[in-house]
Amino acid sequence: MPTIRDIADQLDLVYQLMQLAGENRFKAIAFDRASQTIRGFEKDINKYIEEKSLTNIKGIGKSIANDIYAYVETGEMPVLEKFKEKVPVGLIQWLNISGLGPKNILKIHQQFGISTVNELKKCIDRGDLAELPGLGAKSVEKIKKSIAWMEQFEERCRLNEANDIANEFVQSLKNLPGVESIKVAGSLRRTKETIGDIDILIAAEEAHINQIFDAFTSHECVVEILGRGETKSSVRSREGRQIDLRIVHPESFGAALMYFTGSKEHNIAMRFRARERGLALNEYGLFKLNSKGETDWEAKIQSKKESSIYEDLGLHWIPPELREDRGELEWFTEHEQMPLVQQEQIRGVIHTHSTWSDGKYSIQEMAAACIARDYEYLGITDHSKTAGYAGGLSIDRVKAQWEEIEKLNAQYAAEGVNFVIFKGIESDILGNGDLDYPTDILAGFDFIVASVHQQLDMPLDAMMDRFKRAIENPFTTMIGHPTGRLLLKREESSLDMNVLIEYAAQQQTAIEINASPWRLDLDWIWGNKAKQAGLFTSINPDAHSIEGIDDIHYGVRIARKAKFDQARVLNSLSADDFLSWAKKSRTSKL
Ligand code: DGT
Ligand code: CA
Ligand code: CA
Ligand code: ZN
Repeated sequence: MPTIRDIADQLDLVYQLMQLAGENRFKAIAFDRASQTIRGFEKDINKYIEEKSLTNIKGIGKSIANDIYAYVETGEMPVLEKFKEKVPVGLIQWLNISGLGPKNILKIHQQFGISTVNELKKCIDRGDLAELPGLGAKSVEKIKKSIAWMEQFEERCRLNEANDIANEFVQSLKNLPGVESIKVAGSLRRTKETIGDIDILIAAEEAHINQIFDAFTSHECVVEILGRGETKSSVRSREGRQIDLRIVHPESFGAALMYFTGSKEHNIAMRFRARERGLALNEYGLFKLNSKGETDWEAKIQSKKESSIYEDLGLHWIPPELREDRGELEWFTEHEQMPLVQQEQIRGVIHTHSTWSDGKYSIQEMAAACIARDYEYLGITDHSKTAGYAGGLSIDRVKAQWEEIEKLNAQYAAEGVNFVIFKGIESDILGNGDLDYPTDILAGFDFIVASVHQQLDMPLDAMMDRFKRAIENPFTTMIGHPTGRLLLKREESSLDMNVLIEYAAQQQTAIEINASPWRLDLDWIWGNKAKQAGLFTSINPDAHSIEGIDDIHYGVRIARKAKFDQARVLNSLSADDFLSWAKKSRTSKL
């Protein structure tokens, strides 16, 4: 019996192959929608399959339901087999190469009969690719760089991917006999934006270790056992990720958890602090030193509870996301807590796309999804007119969209629904730093997210001038995804973030934390600077679908890592206060 994940993966494959095959966009999107729906489905999907009632689930139509039934019965999905004949599966990896879209991928495949990245590299080196009409030397250079970039980072994955894999393992291990505690450690516990290997830690008595490792290495997601020892085993998952599982004695769980959470820099600072107090800190606990200045293994002070180790070193417990040796030891020496924004404090969903531009759902559908999630407002920000490739809105379309939003708002008011949609736009920041509409149109929006989407590789000085001009524009409420990076896929633009943060704070322009796991931009590393400058942010999902809305959770985690408290997060305000802030930001610059 295939798992939910298997089914979702198959549908996803269809979506990707359809893109490559140039299949009708809406047909392809239907598969993407179905895949995401199934992946996030909260009830028992098998029941729907047995009863052949999948079509009762919103987002799954009749033909996709039949594809799924066929897959469950035969192990093959007919539509997938059909598309596999049209386009080789190997080409899917090419979709990760920035500068290479589905159309060109297919063209290259047909022209040269190649379907692997290696063959593509050879094709570039031979100079053949540059000969292809419509490509040319400059874009080939970009593709080449992008491949190198992709290969360099194959060893890491994005936060959401690691998160899903770790959860799956934790779920299946936590109820095994003898498991007293289980925790994810390492960079994932610290909420780094990309993850190398996934570290899991279990507290168990020795007698249970073998059985736990047996279950771990034979987990259905494991494709390769990389090593198995007395206290640590490593496996590779089918996604290609390495997972390290360590089992320690319950007595030293706290010390081990601290050690394997890291960061290395935080650990070093903590060990130094222990030394200063005549103590030794290691993965087994906090110990006294003997007369020779060595660890006295007989004189253990603490090892069981992580928080107690911090306390025994004159600190309050430090949340894992702050453990990067960026001032956290100093802070938690003096303070019991650092106020950090929480998911429950987020009241509105800002920066979202609808079918008016490149989103997959209508404004009404997006709003319904926000209401279902207890949010109080939705800021629709479709693309602006220059972004023709993403269905950017002409002035007439903007006006028509405003009408639709007003109608929906009137409807909510009439029905007594406490919800409001804001008229926003994700305005392109043009090459010279201008926004994308004349003033009278800009003035008609409730708020504006200003983002760079083209000419991302301008030299530093020109890029800084461009951003500064956008920041000081009265109509810019906030800057979107400042560096333009796509994690593990596309580099950041050259920017001096320290200067930009300072300037934005001074101009009362916010900088978003784009919560998409592909971006997580503003980067948390600028947290200290942002706090010192008093920068405001908004934790924005940049959602192109209903499922995308939930990326806000990743954004909140990054915002915490970046030391934002509720007071500096705009979408933790009420709807009225959010609007007032936007207005105030505007009038202060006019
Ligand atoms: P990753 O896997 O590259 O995303 O990053 P981490 O932080 O998960 O690193 P990893 O998996 O190599 O090690 C997990 C933790 O173990 C790390 O955060 C801190 C600790 N650790 C590893 N090696 C050392 C070391 O040489 N010294 C110290 N003090 N701690 C270490
Ligand atoms: Ca790790
Ligand atoms: Ca590791
Ligand atoms: Zn954007």
